[in-house]
Amino acid sequence: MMLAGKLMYSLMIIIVIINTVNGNCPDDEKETTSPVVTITNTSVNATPECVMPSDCKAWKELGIKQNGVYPIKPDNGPAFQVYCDMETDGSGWTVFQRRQDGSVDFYRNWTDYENGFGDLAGEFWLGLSKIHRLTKEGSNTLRVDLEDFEGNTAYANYSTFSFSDGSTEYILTVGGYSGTAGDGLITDPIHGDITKHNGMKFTTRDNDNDNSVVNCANGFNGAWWFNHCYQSHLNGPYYTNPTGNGLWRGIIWLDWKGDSYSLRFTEMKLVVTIKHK
Ligand SMILES: *[C@@H]1O[C@H](CO)[C@@H](O)[C@H](O)[C@H]1NC(C)=O
Ligand SMILES: *[C@@H]1O[C@H](CO)[C@@H](O)[C@H](O)[C@H]1NC(C)=O
Ligand SMILES: *[C@@H]1O[C@H](CO)[C@@H](O)[C@H](O)[C@H]1NC(C)=O
Ligand SMILES: [Ca+2]
Repeated sequence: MMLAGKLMYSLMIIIVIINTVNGNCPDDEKETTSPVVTITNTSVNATPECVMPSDCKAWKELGIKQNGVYPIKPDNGPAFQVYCDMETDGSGWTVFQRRQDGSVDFYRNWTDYENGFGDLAGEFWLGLSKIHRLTKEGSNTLRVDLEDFEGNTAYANYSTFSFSDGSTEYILTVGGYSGTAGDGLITDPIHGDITKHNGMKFTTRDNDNDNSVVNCANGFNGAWWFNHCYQSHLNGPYYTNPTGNGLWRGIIWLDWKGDSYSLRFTEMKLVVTIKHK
């Protein structure tokens, strides 16, 4: 009985995905009874409109409760795949960054950070251009989940989150912190404004937009909204030992574990709370 139920559930997910996965919508063979398709124009001459879920929250609203990789289409551009966290804090989160074992190199160039890299089921960066497409038309919440090597967890929740587009190097806007990890993006209680990330452009090893005389991405082997240089850096090198790597080395969230503790696990995820268009 349990197994049959599970099979039915998996089958349902597969059917839903088949009905939406063809990124180049509209698609002639689409069944209009699919829960994903909504008919907005009942005119005999209307061209059927393809409505693929725009993000993980939209998938969750269709009744999908299982974490995993799903196709989404946030705007008129091509569809792409994302990892959905359907459990945390009662929402459907679109995950855009994960570190967990060091299997993927995060010391990459601008093109890679713009387009994304890695494996959605493992370590990855979704890509600045995709994150921008997801967030550009809405009010968004950002959540950062962190874990240390002792199994302790903490989170940072931001009620405001957006990026500018690539023409201005993806300037980060965050606000409204709540959580247990401490705010690692808006203000730095120790260093003040010179290490805050809010309002900063993105910097990679080959595109220096930070406020330091050197390139912070080069200096710390990662990529981030560096300032002078940072109070958090979740794209730093992965270390299997949290300590003994030196100051400001590794995956750092100053406000939680300090400047010389490299984290075991991180996830960055977003929810579009209000879509304005
Ligand atoms: C519905 O489709 C018809 C035929 O393409 C079009 O003329 C009409 O403007 C559409 N109506 C709306 C409300 O979009
Ligand atoms: C960026 O890095 C990728 C490999 O990760 C490489 O294929 C590509 O040529 C690089 N692009 C530039 C502009 O350096
Ligand atoms: C995170 O922020 C959102 C938006 O303000 C809020 O609705 C939610 O309750 C917050 N969650 C936590 C766990 O702080
Ligand atoms: Ca610099």
